[in-house]
Amino acid sequence: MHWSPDDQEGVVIAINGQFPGPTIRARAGDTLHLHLTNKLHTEGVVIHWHGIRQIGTPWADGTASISQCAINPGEAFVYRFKVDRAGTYFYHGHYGMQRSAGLYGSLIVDVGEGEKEKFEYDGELSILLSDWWHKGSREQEVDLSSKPMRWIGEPQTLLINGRGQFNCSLAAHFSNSTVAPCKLSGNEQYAPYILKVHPNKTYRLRIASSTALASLNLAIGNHKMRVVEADGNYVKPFTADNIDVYSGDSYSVLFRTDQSPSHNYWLSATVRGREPHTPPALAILNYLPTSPSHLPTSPPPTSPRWDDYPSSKAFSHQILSLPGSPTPPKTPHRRLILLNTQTYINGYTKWSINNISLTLPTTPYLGSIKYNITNAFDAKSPPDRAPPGYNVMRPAPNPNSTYGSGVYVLEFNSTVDVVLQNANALKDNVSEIHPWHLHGHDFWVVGYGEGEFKEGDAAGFNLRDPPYRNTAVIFPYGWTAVRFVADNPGVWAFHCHIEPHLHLGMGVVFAEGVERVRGIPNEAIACGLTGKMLMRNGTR
Ligand SMILES: [Cu+2]
Repeated sequence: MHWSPDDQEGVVIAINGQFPGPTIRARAGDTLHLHLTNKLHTEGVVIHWHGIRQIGTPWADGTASISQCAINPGEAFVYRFKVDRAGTYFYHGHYGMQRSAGLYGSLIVDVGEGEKEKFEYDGELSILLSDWWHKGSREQEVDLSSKPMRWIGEPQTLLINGRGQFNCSLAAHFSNSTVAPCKLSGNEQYAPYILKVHPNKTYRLRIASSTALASLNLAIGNHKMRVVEADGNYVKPFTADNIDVYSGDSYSVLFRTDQSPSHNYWLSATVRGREPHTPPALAILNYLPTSPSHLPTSPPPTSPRWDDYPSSKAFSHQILSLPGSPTPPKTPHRRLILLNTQTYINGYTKWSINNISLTLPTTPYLGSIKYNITNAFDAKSPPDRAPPGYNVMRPAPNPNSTYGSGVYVLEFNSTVDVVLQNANALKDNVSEIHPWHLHGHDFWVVGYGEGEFKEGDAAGFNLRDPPYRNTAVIFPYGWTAVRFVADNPGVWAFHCHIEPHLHLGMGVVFAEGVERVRGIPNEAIACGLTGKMLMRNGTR
């Protein structure tokens, strides 16, 4: 659809005429039936339900080439799965660059009938953060796949619930910049999102980030936040003036509307970890009965500098699980050390894990593994670790890598550690943030460290109260260790949630207990070699 996420009209992938897509709301224990019809005329589509573990329904995970075939133009697919746990989730495209094209929406799961949350609040608000480029996702894809690569650059606009401003600023009168003040009626598609609150109440603000690139820092002017949920799990509550939100993260925070009710306040999101060329996103916290058109009288809240990594690390380290939460098994059966590097393949820029850049096969792994179809993907598994002696602090002496589609086969019910090792990118003195997201499971974030991970570092892992999450960030030149139990039969992506990084190969594939998977719908695997198998069997 034509849409104006900011003050320039562009094209978005919409759902049922809406951008962002409709908010899906359910109760824990519900089974959702989501009928998706692909009305894009020239491309396939899938939707991933981010944070939902898909226990027993791995074909509903919505990952093209992994859990299912992309749904062809004109065709339909039914996602049917149980939302087993209350929490703040979202959904988004997981094919090509469709997330950057705007294919996303919120998915909120309330506690089951008769159950209570472990914190109290009077009202609820919800925001989905995203980033927006004026160049279309198709052209972005061609740019990334060119030799030399043309990087997509920083987004033009940050969006809060699909709304942002590019050529004008709501807070122009507070800055020295030449950007014009916005003249808005409030009915524009790009008018700021208004969060309506009553004075002297406690609100739960649900926050999720579906950005294609940007790491964000979020603050509410004059209000402190109390973090209570991360990725659908309770955390030990702590108070913060601002919080970091990486792509793939979700949080709930509580705040008290204890400020003067005759004013409105800003909610702002600013870029973290990359030198920002994008102005902050602004939404309005509107104290009723004040008119929402009264702009806040104070400047937008200040955020830490984009490169203030100590404050980002301090925030991440503060996130611990609420007492009584699941704790990790004491020892892993296997430890993978995944070296994240930016590399070249025949002059094309790629991202690689243990020197392999992930290329997805035409036949979804779930079908080819379940039905023992050979030649659907690389038979050889990728290495459990990179060769020793790699200097993570310097550009690689030989930056070339290779393509690969092999999978890590995890023993069913085994405990797996994954150490995500960051490194210097191709350029001198560059190492970036990467938020890694695991499908089909939550993991415990058991440790963070600087420089190269050493086996001895495992002795310092936090096994007492590590946060249980589905997304964990690696900081520049550092490592992050996660632990999970491979107890969900299926084939699962584990990847950097920065969309262009994933597109350039920054991910791996885990398979576990696939022989136990029952009931894969034919429509999920009616392509590639499994499509041929179905035709031979006469089931189509
Ligand atoms: Cu990345």
